[in-house]
Amino acid sequence: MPLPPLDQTRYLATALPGSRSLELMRRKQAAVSAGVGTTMPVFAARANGGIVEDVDGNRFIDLGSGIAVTTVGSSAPRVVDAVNRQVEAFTHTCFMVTPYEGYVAVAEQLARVTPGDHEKRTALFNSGSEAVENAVKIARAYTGRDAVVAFDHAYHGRTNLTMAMTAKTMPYKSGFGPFAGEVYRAPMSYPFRDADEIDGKLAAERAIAMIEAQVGADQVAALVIEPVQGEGGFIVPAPGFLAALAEWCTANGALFVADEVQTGFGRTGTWFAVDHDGVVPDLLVSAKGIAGGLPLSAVTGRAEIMDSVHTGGLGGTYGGNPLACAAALAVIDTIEADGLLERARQLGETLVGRLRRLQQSDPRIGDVRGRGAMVAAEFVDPATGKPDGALAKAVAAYAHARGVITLTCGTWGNVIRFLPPLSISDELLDEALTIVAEGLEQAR
Ligand code: PLZ
Repeated sequence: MPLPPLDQTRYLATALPGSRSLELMRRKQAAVSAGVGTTMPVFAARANGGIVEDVDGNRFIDLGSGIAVTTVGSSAPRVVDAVNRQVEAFTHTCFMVTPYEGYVAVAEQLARVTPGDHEKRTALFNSGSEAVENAVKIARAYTGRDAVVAFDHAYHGRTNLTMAMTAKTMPYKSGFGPFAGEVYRAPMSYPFRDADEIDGKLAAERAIAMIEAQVGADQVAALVIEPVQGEGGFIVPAPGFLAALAEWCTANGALFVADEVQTGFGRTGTWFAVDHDGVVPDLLVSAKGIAGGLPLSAVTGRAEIMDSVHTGGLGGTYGGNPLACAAALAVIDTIEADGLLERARQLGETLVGRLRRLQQSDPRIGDVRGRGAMVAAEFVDPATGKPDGALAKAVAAYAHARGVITLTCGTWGNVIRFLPPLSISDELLDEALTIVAEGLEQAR
Protein backbone atom coordinates (compact mmCIF):
# COMPACT_ATOMS: atom_id res chain seq x y z
CA MET A 1 0.00 0.00 0.00
CA PRO A 2 1.42 3.44 -0.90
CA LEU A 3 1.98 5.81 2.01
CA PRO A 4 -0.41 8.76 2.31
CA PRO A 5 1.09 12.01 0.97
CA LEU A 6 3.46 13.77 3.37
CA ASP A 7 1.96 17.08 4.46
CA GLN A 8 4.16 19.89 3.11
CA THR A 9 3.98 22.06 6.22
CA ARG A 10 6.30 22.70 9.13
CA TYR A 11 4.75 21.33 12.31
CA LEU A 12 6.02 20.75 15.83
CA ALA A 13 3.99 18.02 17.51
CA THR A 14 6.24 17.67 20.57
CA ALA A 15 9.02 19.43 22.38
CA LEU A 16 12.27 18.66 20.49
CA PRO A 17 13.48 16.01 20.59
CA GLY A 18 10.26 14.06 21.13
CA SER A 19 10.09 10.95 23.28
CA ARG A 20 10.66 8.45 20.46
CA SER A 21 13.72 10.31 19.23
CA LEU A 22 15.00 10.52 22.81
CA GLU A 23 14.65 6.80 23.18
CA LEU A 24 16.37 6.17 19.82
CA MET A 25 19.18 8.52 20.81
CA ARG A 26 19.69 6.46 23.97
CA ARG A 27 19.87 3.32 21.82
CA LYS A 28 22.26 5.08 19.41
CA GLN A 29 24.59 5.98 22.26
CA ALA A 30 24.60 2.38 23.46
CA ALA A 31 25.09 0.81 20.01
CA VAL A 32 26.67 3.30 17.57
CA SER A 33 30.24 4.58 17.75
CA ALA A 34 30.53 7.98 19.39
CA GLY A 35 32.68 8.91 16.38
CA VAL A 36 29.53 9.22 14.30
CA GLY A 37 27.79 12.47 15.20
CA THR A 38 24.39 13.87 14.18
CA THR A 39 23.42 17.46 13.35
CA MET A 40 19.84 17.08 14.57
CA PRO A 41 18.69 15.26 17.74
CA VAL A 42 15.67 13.76 15.94
CA PHE A 43 15.26 10.52 13.99
CA ALA A 44 13.71 10.57 10.53
CA ALA A 45 10.61 8.58 9.67
CA ARG A 46 9.75 9.96 6.20
CA ALA A 47 10.90 12.66 3.82
CA ASN A 48 9.53 14.13 0.62
CA GLY A 49 9.21 17.48 -1.18
CA GLY A 50 10.69 20.00 1.23
CA ILE A 51 9.83 18.18 4.45
CA VAL A 52 11.50 15.64 6.76
CA GLU A 53 9.11 14.07 9.27
CA ASP A 54 10.52 12.57 12.45
CA VAL A 55 9.41 9.55 14.47
CA ASP A 56 7.35 11.76 16.81
CA GLY A 57 5.38 13.38 13.97
CA ASN A 58 7.38 16.64 13.89
CA ARG A 59 7.80 18.05 10.39
CA PHE A 60 10.98 19.95 9.51
CA ILE A 61 11.67 22.16 6.53
CA ASP A 62 14.69 20.67 4.81
CA LEU A 63 17.43 23.11 3.84
CA GLY A 64 20.14 20.44 3.78
CA SER A 65 19.01 17.64 1.43
CA GLY A 66 21.02 15.17 3.50
CA ILE A 67 24.16 17.19 2.62
CA ALA A 68 23.30 17.95 -1.02
CA VAL A 69 22.09 14.48 -1.93
CA THR A 70 18.31 14.52 -2.36
CA THR A 71 18.33 17.17 -5.08
CA VAL A 72 15.19 15.70 -6.70
CA GLY A 73 13.60 15.07 -3.28
CA SER A 74 13.88 12.23 -0.77
CA SER A 75 11.25 10.01 -2.34
CA ALA A 76 10.91 11.38 -5.86
CA PRO A 77 8.21 9.34 -7.64
CA ARG A 78 10.32 8.30 -10.65
CA VAL A 79 13.16 7.21 -8.36
CA VAL A 80 10.83 5.21 -6.12
CA ASP A 81 9.25 3.46 -9.13
CA ALA A 82 12.56 2.70 -10.82
CA VAL A 83 14.11 1.28 -7.66
CA ASN A 84 11.00 -0.80 -6.89
CA ARG A 85 11.06 -2.30 -10.37
CA GLN A 86 14.78 -3.04 -10.14
CA VAL A 87 14.60 -4.56 -6.66
CA GLU A 88 12.07 -7.08 -7.96
CA ALA A 89 14.26 -7.98 -10.95
CA PHE A 90 17.59 -8.36 -9.10
CA THR A 91 19.50 -6.47 -6.41
CA HIS A 92 23.05 -7.40 -7.34
CA THR A 93 25.10 -9.57 -9.62
CA CYS A 94 28.34 -7.54 -9.47
CA PHE A 95 29.06 -5.66 -12.68
CA MET A 96 32.51 -7.26 -12.80
CA VAL A 97 30.92 -10.74 -12.84
CA THR A 98 27.68 -10.52 -14.81
CA PRO A 99 27.25 -6.99 -16.18
CA TYR A 100 23.83 -5.35 -16.64
CA GLU A 101 22.43 -2.56 -18.77
CA GLY A 102 21.77 0.01 -16.02
CA TYR A 103 25.49 0.59 -15.41
CA VAL A 104 26.16 1.14 -19.13
CA ALA A 105 23.12 3.42 -19.43
CA VAL A 106 24.35 5.58 -16.51
CA ALA A 107 27.78 5.85 -18.21
CA GLU A 108 26.07 6.90 -21.46
CA GLN A 109 24.02 9.54 -19.66
CA LEU A 110 27.10 10.86 -17.85
CA ALA A 111 28.89 11.21 -21.19
CA ARG A 112 25.93 13.26 -22.38
CA VAL A 113 25.46 15.60 -19.39
CA THR A 114 29.10 16.24 -18.39
CA PRO A 115 30.94 19.11 -20.08
CA GLY A 116 32.79 18.66 -23.38
CA ASP A 117 31.81 16.84 -26.54
CA HIS A 118 34.91 14.63 -26.68
CA GLU A 119 34.68 10.88 -26.34
CA LYS A 120 34.22 9.87 -22.69
CA ARG A 121 34.23 6.83 -20.46
CA THR A 122 32.91 6.36 -16.92
CA ALA A 123 33.61 4.05 -13.99
CA LEU A 124 31.10 3.78 -11.13
CA PHE A 125 31.76 3.52 -7.39
CA ASN A 126 29.85 3.86 -4.11
CA SER A 127 30.86 7.06 -2.33
CA GLY A 128 32.32 10.43 -3.17
CA SER A 129 35.56 9.58 -1.37
CA GLU A 130 35.93 6.35 -3.29
CA ALA A 131 35.43 8.10 -6.61
CA VAL A 132 37.99 10.80 -5.73
CA GLU A 133 40.47 8.04 -4.82
CA ASN A 134 39.85 6.40 -8.17
CA ALA A 135 40.25 9.65 -10.08
CA VAL A 136 43.71 9.93 -8.50
CA LYS A 137 44.50 6.31 -9.38
CA ILE A 138 43.49 6.93 -12.99
CA ALA A 139 45.45 10.19 -13.20
CA ARG A 140 48.57 8.50 -11.85
CA ALA A 141 48.21 5.54 -14.21
CA TYR A 142 47.75 7.81 -17.21
CA THR A 143 50.46 10.37 -16.46
CA GLY A 144 52.99 8.08 -14.79
CA ARG A 145 53.39 10.83 -12.18
CA ASP A 146 52.78 10.82 -8.40
CA ALA A 147 51.94 14.28 -7.13
CA VAL A 148 48.40 15.42 -6.40
CA VAL A 149 47.61 19.05 -5.73
CA ALA A 150 44.61 19.99 -3.60
CA PHE A 151 43.64 23.42 -2.32
CA ASP A 152 43.19 25.33 0.92
CA HIS A 153 39.71 24.71 2.42
CA ALA A 154 39.29 21.59 0.28
CA TYR A 155 37.11 18.66 1.29
CA HIS A 156 37.51 15.40 -0.62
CA GLY A 157 36.54 12.70 1.89
CA ARG A 158 37.43 10.62 4.91
CA THR A 159 39.47 7.71 3.49
CA ASN A 160 43.23 7.83 3.96
CA LEU A 161 44.06 9.43 0.61
CA THR A 162 41.10 11.78 0.64
CA MET A 163 41.81 12.82 4.26
CA ALA A 164 45.24 13.81 3.04
CA MET A 165 43.58 15.90 0.34
CA THR A 166 41.07 17.45 2.78
CA ALA A 167 42.32 20.63 4.43
CA LYS A 168 40.54 20.89 7.76
CA THR A 169 41.97 18.93 10.66
CA MET A 170 38.98 18.94 13.08
CA PRO A 171 36.94 16.79 12.85
CA TYR A 172 38.17 15.11 9.67
CA LYS A 173 41.87 14.35 10.19
CA SER A 174 42.92 14.92 13.78
CA GLY A 175 44.46 11.76 15.22
CA PHE A 176 43.98 9.73 12.04
CA GLY A 177 47.42 10.08 10.43
CA PRO A 178 49.85 9.25 8.99
CA PHE A 179 48.28 10.33 5.73
CA ALA A 180 48.94 9.29 2.15
CA GLY A 181 52.02 10.88 0.62
CA GLU A 182 52.54 13.05 -2.46
CA VAL A 183 49.60 15.30 -1.68
CA TYR A 184 50.35 19.04 -1.83
CA ARG A 185 48.21 22.04 -0.96
CA ALA A 186 47.94 25.20 -3.01
CA PRO A 187 46.30 28.53 -2.12
CA MET A 188 42.65 28.90 -3.15
CA SER A 189 40.87 31.88 -4.66
CA TYR A 190 38.60 33.15 -1.87
CA PRO A 191 37.25 36.51 -3.08
CA PHE A 192 35.73 37.51 0.29
CA ARG A 193 39.02 37.01 2.13
CA ASP A 194 41.57 37.73 -0.61
CA ALA A 195 42.82 41.30 -1.04
CA ASP A 196 40.74 43.22 -3.61
CA GLU A 197 43.39 43.26 -6.30
CA ILE A 198 43.64 39.44 -6.36
CA ASP A 199 41.34 38.51 -9.22
CA GLY A 200 40.95 34.99 -10.61
CA LYS A 201 44.00 35.27 -12.81
CA LEU A 202 46.28 36.49 -10.02
CA ALA A 203 44.95 33.88 -7.62
CA ALA A 204 45.74 31.20 -10.21
CA GLU A 205 49.25 32.63 -10.68
CA ARG A 206 49.75 32.49 -6.92
CA ALA A 207 48.71 28.81 -6.85
CA ILE A 208 50.79 27.94 -9.91
CA ALA A 209 53.88 29.67 -8.50
CA MET A 210 53.59 27.53 -5.38
CA ILE A 211 53.09 24.36 -7.42
CA GLU A 212 56.03 25.04 -9.71
CA ALA A 213 58.37 25.96 -6.86
CA GLN A 214 57.38 23.31 -4.31
CA VAL A 215 56.07 20.37 -6.35
CA GLY A 216 57.48 20.74 -9.86
CA ALA A 217 55.26 21.05 -12.93
CA ASP A 218 56.55 17.77 -14.37
CA GLN A 219 55.70 15.85 -11.17
CA VAL A 220 51.99 16.68 -11.05
CA ALA A 221 49.57 13.91 -11.98
CA ALA A 222 46.47 15.91 -11.12
CA LEU A 223 45.08 19.11 -9.72
CA VAL A 224 41.92 18.19 -7.85
CA ILE A 225 39.52 21.00 -7.08
CA GLU A 226 35.89 21.59 -6.09
CA PRO A 227 34.62 24.24 -8.53
CA VAL A 228 32.65 25.67 -5.61
CA GLN A 229 34.11 24.43 -2.35
CA GLY A 230 31.50 22.68 -0.22
CA GLU A 231 32.46 21.78 3.35
CA GLY A 232 35.15 24.49 3.17
CA GLY A 233 32.52 27.23 3.11
CA PHE A 234 30.77 27.41 -0.28
CA ILE A 235 33.69 29.35 -1.64
CA VAL A 236 33.11 30.45 -5.23
CA PRO A 237 36.50 31.22 -6.76
CA ALA A 238 36.99 34.50 -8.65
CA PRO A 239 36.12 34.38 -12.37
CA GLY A 240 38.97 33.01 -14.44
CA PHE A 241 40.62 31.07 -11.60
CA LEU A 242 39.46 27.61 -12.67
CA ALA A 243 40.05 28.30 -16.36
CA ALA A 244 43.63 29.46 -15.71
CA LEU A 245 44.36 26.34 -13.65
CA ALA A 246 42.86 24.09 -16.33
CA GLU A 247 45.00 25.81 -18.96
CA TRP A 248 48.11 25.32 -16.85
CA CYS A 249 47.28 21.62 -16.50
CA THR A 250 46.94 21.19 -20.26
CA ALA A 251 50.20 23.02 -20.89
CA ASN A 252 52.04 20.91 -18.31
CA GLY A 253 50.67 17.42 -18.88
CA ALA A 254 48.77 17.33 -15.59
CA LEU A 255 45.10 16.39 -15.35
CA PHE A 256 42.46 18.86 -14.22
CA VAL A 257 40.07 16.92 -11.99
CA ALA A 258 36.80 18.56 -10.91
CA ASP A 259 35.41 17.17 -7.66
CA GLU A 260 31.72 17.82 -8.35
CA VAL A 261 30.52 15.54 -5.56
CA GLN A 262 28.65 18.38 -3.83
CA THR A 263 28.19 20.81 -6.76
CA GLY A 264 27.05 18.33 -9.41
CA PHE A 265 23.78 17.06 -10.79
CA GLY A 266 21.86 20.28 -11.18
CA ARG A 267 22.54 21.70 -7.74
CA THR A 268 24.06 24.92 -9.11
CA GLY A 269 21.50 25.45 -11.89
CA THR A 270 23.65 23.80 -14.54
CA TRP A 271 24.43 20.10 -14.75
CA PHE A 272 27.86 20.75 -13.27
CA ALA A 273 29.40 23.79 -11.60
CA VAL A 274 32.33 23.95 -14.05
CA ASP A 275 29.72 24.77 -16.71
CA HIS A 276 29.51 28.26 -15.12
CA ASP A 277 33.20 28.78 -15.84
CA GLY A 278 33.24 27.21 -19.31
CA VAL A 279 35.87 24.75 -18.09
CA VAL A 280 36.06 21.19 -19.44
CA PRO A 281 37.80 18.96 -16.90
CA ASP A 282 39.87 15.94 -17.91
CA LEU A 283 38.15 13.94 -15.18
CA LEU A 284 34.93 14.80 -13.36
CA VAL A 285 33.90 13.17 -10.09
CA SER A 286 30.21 13.00 -9.26
CA ALA A 287 28.27 11.43 -6.36
CA LYS A 288 25.63 12.70 -3.85
CA GLY A 289 22.84 14.08 -6.09
CA ILE A 290 23.49 11.51 -8.81
CA ALA A 291 21.14 8.83 -7.48
CA GLY A 292 18.53 10.50 -5.25
CA GLY A 293 19.99 9.08 -2.04
CA LEU A 294 21.16 5.68 -3.20
CA PRO A 295 24.92 5.29 -2.83
CA LEU A 296 26.55 5.86 -6.21
CA SER A 297 29.53 7.81 -7.48
CA ALA A 298 31.32 8.16 -10.77
CA VAL A 299 34.52 9.20 -12.47
CA THR A 300 33.86 10.41 -16.01
CA GLY A 301 36.62 11.54 -18.31
CA ARG A 302 38.42 11.59 -21.60
CA ALA A 303 38.33 8.17 -23.23
CA GLU A 304 42.10 7.95 -23.68
CA ILE A 305 42.69 8.67 -19.99
CA MET A 306 39.96 6.39 -18.64
CA ASP A 307 41.01 3.58 -20.99
CA SER A 308 44.69 3.83 -20.05
CA VAL A 309 44.07 1.72 -16.94
CA HIS A 310 44.72 -2.02 -17.25
CA THR A 311 41.64 -4.26 -17.25
CA GLY A 312 40.76 -5.18 -13.65
CA GLY A 313 42.51 -2.07 -12.31
CA LEU A 314 39.21 -0.38 -11.43
CA GLY A 315 36.19 -1.82 -9.71
CA GLY A 316 34.69 -2.93 -6.43
CA THR A 317 31.98 -5.37 -5.36
CA TYR A 318 29.15 -2.85 -5.24
CA GLY A 319 30.36 -0.13 -7.65
CA GLY A 320 27.44 0.77 -9.92
CA ASN A 321 24.95 -1.32 -7.96
CA PRO A 322 21.83 -1.96 -10.08
CA LEU A 323 19.44 -0.24 -7.64
CA ALA A 324 21.64 2.84 -7.56
CA CYS A 325 21.91 2.85 -11.37
CA ALA A 326 18.13 2.59 -11.74
CA ALA A 327 17.81 5.51 -9.33
CA ALA A 328 20.40 7.58 -11.24
CA LEU A 329 18.60 7.13 -14.55
CA ALA A 330 15.35 8.23 -12.87
CA VAL A 331 17.12 11.25 -11.33
CA ILE A 332 18.39 12.39 -14.74
CA ASP A 333 14.92 11.90 -16.16
CA THR A 334 13.38 13.91 -13.30
CA ILE A 335 15.84 16.79 -13.63
CA GLU A 336 15.03 17.08 -17.34
CA ALA A 337 11.28 16.40 -17.25
CA ASP A 338 10.63 18.70 -14.29
CA GLY A 339 12.91 21.55 -15.43
CA LEU A 340 14.99 21.32 -12.24
CA LEU A 341 18.04 23.19 -13.57
CA GLU A 342 15.80 26.21 -14.00
CA ARG A 343 14.25 25.53 -10.57
CA ALA A 344 17.72 25.51 -8.97
CA ARG A 345 18.42 28.92 -10.48
CA GLN A 346 15.08 30.30 -9.21
CA LEU A 347 15.64 28.97 -5.69
CA GLY A 348 19.12 30.48 -5.78
CA GLU A 349 17.73 33.89 -6.72
CA THR A 350 15.26 33.74 -3.84
CA LEU A 351 17.97 32.68 -1.39
CA VAL A 352 20.55 35.23 -2.49
CA GLY A 353 17.90 37.98 -2.69
CA ARG A 354 16.61 37.39 0.84
CA LEU A 355 20.07 36.97 2.35
CA ARG A 356 21.46 40.09 0.63
CA ARG A 357 18.53 42.13 1.95
CA LEU A 358 19.27 40.83 5.43
CA GLN A 359 22.94 41.66 4.94
CA GLN A 360 22.10 45.31 4.19
CA SER A 361 20.83 45.79 7.74
CA ASP A 362 23.17 43.32 9.42
CA PRO A 363 26.93 43.70 9.02
CA ARG A 364 27.48 40.39 10.78
CA ILE A 365 26.62 38.81 7.43
CA GLY A 366 29.99 39.41 5.81
CA ASP A 367 29.27 37.66 2.53
CA VAL A 368 26.42 36.02 0.67
CA ARG A 369 27.53 33.78 -2.17
CA GLY A 370 26.80 30.68 -4.13
CA ARG A 371 25.62 29.30 -7.41
CA GLY A 372 22.07 28.13 -8.07
CA ALA A 373 20.56 26.33 -5.09
CA MET A 374 23.94 26.15 -3.35
CA VAL A 375 24.05 29.35 -1.31
CA ALA A 376 25.76 30.42 1.88
CA ALA A 377 26.04 33.29 4.32
CA GLU A 378 29.40 33.85 5.99
CA PHE A 379 29.21 35.38 9.48
CA VAL A 380 31.87 37.73 10.78
CA ASP A 381 32.62 40.07 13.61
CA PRO A 382 31.79 43.39 11.88
CA ALA A 383 34.53 45.24 13.76
CA THR A 384 37.39 42.96 12.75
CA GLY A 385 36.04 40.87 9.84
CA LYS A 386 37.11 37.78 11.80
CA PRO A 387 35.02 34.62 11.34
CA ASP A 388 32.15 34.30 13.84
CA GLY A 389 31.55 30.57 14.22
CA ALA A 390 29.53 31.06 17.43
CA LEU A 391 26.96 33.14 15.53
CA ALA A 392 26.54 30.52 12.78
CA LYS A 393 26.08 27.91 15.47
CA ALA A 394 23.50 30.01 17.36
CA VAL A 395 21.46 30.74 14.22
CA ALA A 396 21.52 27.07 13.18
CA ALA A 397 20.46 25.99 16.69
CA TYR A 398 17.58 28.51 16.65
CA ALA A 399 16.40 27.13 13.29
CA HIS A 400 16.72 23.51 14.43
CA ALA A 401 14.61 24.18 17.53
CA ARG A 402 11.86 25.68 15.34
CA GLY A 403 11.76 22.91 12.79
CA VAL A 404 14.21 24.01 10.09
CA ILE A 405 17.13 21.78 9.13
CA THR A 406 20.15 23.99 8.41
CA LEU A 407 23.79 23.00 8.03
CA THR A 408 26.91 24.96 8.82
CA CYS A 409 30.25 24.67 7.04
CA GLY A 410 33.51 26.54 6.56
CA THR A 411 37.06 26.18 7.78
CA TRP A 412 36.06 28.25 10.82
CA GLY A 413 32.49 26.90 11.08
CA ASN A 414 31.13 30.41 10.46
CA VAL A 415 29.06 29.71 7.37
CA ILE A 416 25.42 28.64 7.11
CA ARG A 417 24.76 26.82 3.86
CA PHE A 418 21.44 26.51 2.10
CA LEU A 419 20.93 23.33 0.08
CA PRO A 420 17.18 22.82 -0.24
CA PRO A 421 15.87 19.91 -2.24
CA LEU A 422 14.76 21.30 -5.62
CA SER A 423 11.34 19.82 -4.81
CA ILE A 424 10.77 22.37 -2.01
CA SER A 425 7.88 24.84 -2.43
CA ASP A 426 8.43 28.62 -2.51
CA GLU A 427 6.27 28.89 0.64
CA LEU A 428 8.41 26.49 2.65
CA LEU A 429 11.65 28.14 1.55
CA ASP A 430 10.25 31.54 2.45
CA GLU A 431 9.11 30.35 5.89
CA ALA A 432 12.48 28.75 6.59
CA LEU A 433 14.33 31.94 5.65
CA THR A 434 12.07 33.96 7.94
CA ILE A 435 13.07 31.67 10.80
CA VAL A 436 16.77 32.03 9.95
CA ALA A 437 16.31 35.82 9.97
CA GLU A 438 14.62 35.63 13.39
CA GLY A 439 17.51 33.51 14.60
CA LEU A 440 19.91 36.26 13.59
CA GLU A 441 17.82 38.88 15.39
CA GLN A 442 17.69 36.75 18.54
CA ALA A 443 21.46 36.32 18.53
CA ARG A 444 22.14 40.07 18.78
N1 PLZ B 1 34.04 15.59 -2.22
C1 PLZ B 1 33.30 17.90 -2.58
O1 PLZ B 1 31.44 17.37 -0.49
C2 PLZ B 1 31.21 14.84 0.89
C3 PLZ B 1 30.76 15.01 3.87
C4 PLZ B 1 30.16 15.13 5.20
P1 PLZ B 1 31.38 10.84 0.52
N2 PLZ B 1 30.73 15.95 1.63
C5 PLZ B 1 29.97 15.69 2.83
C6 PLZ B 1 30.96 14.42 6.24
O2 PLZ B 1 31.12 15.04 7.31
O3 PLZ B 1 31.39 13.28 6.02
C7 PLZ B 1 32.19 15.10 -0.22
C8 PLZ B 1 32.27 16.37 -0.86
C9 PLZ B 1 33.21 16.58 -1.88
C10 PLZ B 1 34.00 14.39 -1.64
C11 PLZ B 1 33.08 14.11 -0.64
C12 PLZ B 1 33.07 12.74 -0.03
O4 PLZ B 1 31.91 12.08 -0.38
O5 PLZ B 1 30.24 10.30 -0.30
O6 PLZ B 1 30.97 11.42 1.84
O7 PLZ B 1 32.52 9.89 0.61
